[in-house]
Amino acid sequence: MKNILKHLSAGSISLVLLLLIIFTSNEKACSAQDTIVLQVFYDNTLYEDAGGLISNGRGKYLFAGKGDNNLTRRALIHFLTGEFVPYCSKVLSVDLKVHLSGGNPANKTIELRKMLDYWGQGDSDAPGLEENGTSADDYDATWLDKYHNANDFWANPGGDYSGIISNSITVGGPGYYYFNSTPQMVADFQSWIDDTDSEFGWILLGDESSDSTAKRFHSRDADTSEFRPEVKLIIETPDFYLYMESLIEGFWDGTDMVEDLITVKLRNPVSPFNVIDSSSRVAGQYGATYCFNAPPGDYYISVHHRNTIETWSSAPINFALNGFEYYTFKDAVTKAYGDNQVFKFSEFCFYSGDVDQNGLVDATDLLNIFNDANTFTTGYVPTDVTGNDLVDVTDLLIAFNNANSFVSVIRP
Ligand SMILES: [Ca+2]
Ligand SMILES: [Ca+2]
Ligand SMILES: [Ca+2]
Ligand SMILES: [Ca+2]
Repeated sequence: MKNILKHLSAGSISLVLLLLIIFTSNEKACSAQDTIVLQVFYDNTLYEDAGGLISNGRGKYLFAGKGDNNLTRRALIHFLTGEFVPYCSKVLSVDLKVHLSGGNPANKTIELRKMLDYWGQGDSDAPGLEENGTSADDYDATWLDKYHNANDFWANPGGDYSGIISNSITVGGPGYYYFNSTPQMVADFQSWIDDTDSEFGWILLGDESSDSTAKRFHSRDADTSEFRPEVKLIIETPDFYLYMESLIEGFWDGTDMVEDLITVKLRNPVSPFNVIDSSSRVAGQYGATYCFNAPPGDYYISVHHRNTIETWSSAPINFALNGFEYYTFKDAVTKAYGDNQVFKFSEFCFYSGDVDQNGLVDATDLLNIFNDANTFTTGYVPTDVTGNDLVDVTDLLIAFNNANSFVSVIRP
């Protein structure tokens, strides 16, 4: 968020207040379905221009197609999804509404595609109907710049966007037009929720095959609020969240922990401790947020990783509906069931070395590591106990020590 706001003009920040967010929740025992309406957060038009000097950051309009001068215009829109949609949400559908102000009234196809890189909106504001833009301001996107005056250029003049068409519609005369949900539009939005750093919005491409085809849409600076581009999202939100911190012995060097995929399983608090749900995230030493769909209540958690001993919470954790629980294994050996952790560099860590994930560190694990070390195996493999993408004697030594101590899973 900070990174994005840094590149917006000061006036844009107040736009947060203009955001229309409708949030309705159905009370259901399991995951809730919500509808969220988001107005465009920022937008701009790329005007074809060999110098990359033209933009229209704060204009009322966006253009897609070719102008009277036979030069192309492309519209960019961005919704800042990560800031306004709950983490871990699953997108079920997304509809985009735009309002056509004018341009050539002939039917033209407008394509929607996902942007592959960031871009900006400065304070430039073209006069009149804005069809030719104006001088770009700092941080404006132009035909050449992602950020104008920042020495930050597109790889491809005219913007870097996906080769996949997320949707395409036919646009004629003035009025509202709808890009109704497609699997690709859902995938685009899901990718923005899952990784907010990758949210660069969409581009609208018009008919670029001949002169005077451009369509003029209203932008977020339209005088009439309802005319601004808007998405309606239907999402499923998790029932509750867990922020968990844990360390992996072999991956922890006292300063950093190599990031890796960690899976947390939610378990019934009574025997046979069935798995009710699970959530996987890439986590380093500061942990990660895991999301679950299950009735609120008490659950043990068991934590799983490609070569550590499965480790359980010392007691069931209470989860409330829509609640956000915090649990750290790092600060006390007793946080793990059966005190099943090892002390390393001032913190408690999960035991490493169970490369075949059978619940104990023994000769079989050692043999697997030994064989991979012997053949100089590299890459993302379970026998890499230190997470440096290389199997060698260091990995073997960690597992050897734990095998020597008969390290194994301890469950309730
Ligand atoms: Ca704009
Ligand atoms: Ca204007
Ligand atoms: Ca094992
Ligand atoms: Ca290694």
